[in-house]
Amino acid sequence: MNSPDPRFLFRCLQLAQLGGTKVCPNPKVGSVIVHQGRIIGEGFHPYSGGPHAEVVAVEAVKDKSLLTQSTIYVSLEPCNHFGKTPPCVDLILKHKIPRVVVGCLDPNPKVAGKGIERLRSGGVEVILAENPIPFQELNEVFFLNQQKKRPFIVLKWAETADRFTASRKEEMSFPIKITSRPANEFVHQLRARYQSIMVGCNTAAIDNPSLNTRLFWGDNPIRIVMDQSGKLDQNLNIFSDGGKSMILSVESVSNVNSNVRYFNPGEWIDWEKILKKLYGEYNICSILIEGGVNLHQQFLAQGLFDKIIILRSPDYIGKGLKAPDLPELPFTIQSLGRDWVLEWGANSFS
Ligand code: AOF
Ligand code: ZN
Repeated sequence: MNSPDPRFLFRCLQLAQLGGTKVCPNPKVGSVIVHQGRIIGEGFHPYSGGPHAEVVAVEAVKDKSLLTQSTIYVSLEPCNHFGKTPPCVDLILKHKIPRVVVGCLDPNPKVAGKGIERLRSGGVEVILAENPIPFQELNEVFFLNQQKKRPFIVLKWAETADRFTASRKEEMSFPIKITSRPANEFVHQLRARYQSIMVGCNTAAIDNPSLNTRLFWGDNPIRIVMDQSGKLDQNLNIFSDGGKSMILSVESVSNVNSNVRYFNPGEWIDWEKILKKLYGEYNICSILIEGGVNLHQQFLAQGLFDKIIILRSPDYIGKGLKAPDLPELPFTIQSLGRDWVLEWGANSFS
């Protein structure tokens, strides 16, 4: 066959994104079926337990007889195992689709190369995208989950030009605004990208944050809040606004409401163990850690992070709480309105 058409591979990436965080603990996957240069069906994996992208794309094709002369593009290697749904490889073989273009291999050991192997031994031509990196980056969370069996961790904070991150309690009784509107919208975009968001007890009590995505399109993350002794005021937004919250506490406060769940992490506070438990028992696949400084320092000290994102304003305030010490790592920097975005770990697959 001619080499794969990059436009269809790109379309798979676009479609896959539509699954958002609903797919967790699964990967985001998009698929396009092409007949004589035209898309005749497309789809994406909509949520965990739902149909795989290939199934949705095949179902979308009106005239199934065209499948025997078509190419199916998929952002991730088609699965070859029975999970919550049957193998996509069987579907491709059943419909006699002669060619498959794959964005990247599936890191799930149950699949990992076996999907492609089975398609090839069934007589299907399988072509791998020349550059798998965009497809791996699309699923940075899923790849990390498979490899480390813990959630993907993003440390995020805002700081001033002189590296202060918040006011001290004794100096001001309300949180200072550091960055401006475009950066704030970017933060809400980040909140939609990750499945959960974590803050410490003081941040929850002092800022009374909602930690939702009101400035951007996308699902609200699950709030994970530290409250060792179960003392947080139940009128705070995290308890009362109808969104989902998970409270890490040694105390179990009963029946706040059905959206709030208490989780006793056992040892206070062994992050490696807690993260494994959050992933293994509660399917928490990614956590955006928004602070405060103390929580960030704990994760930095233990090297438990996969990405660091800093929103830096051009203003000097000269006092307040110092931002966490930065590890000596290469950061990328981009402007956003009048602020800057510093990011470490953006290109972990290259
Ligand atoms: C695909 N297409 O759209 C997705 C795939 O429990 P299940 O049946 O949903 O299977 C989940 C596993 O299947 C997941 O861990 C990953 O290896 C693969 N996901 N594969 O061919 C898809 N979402
Ligand atoms: Zn599948």
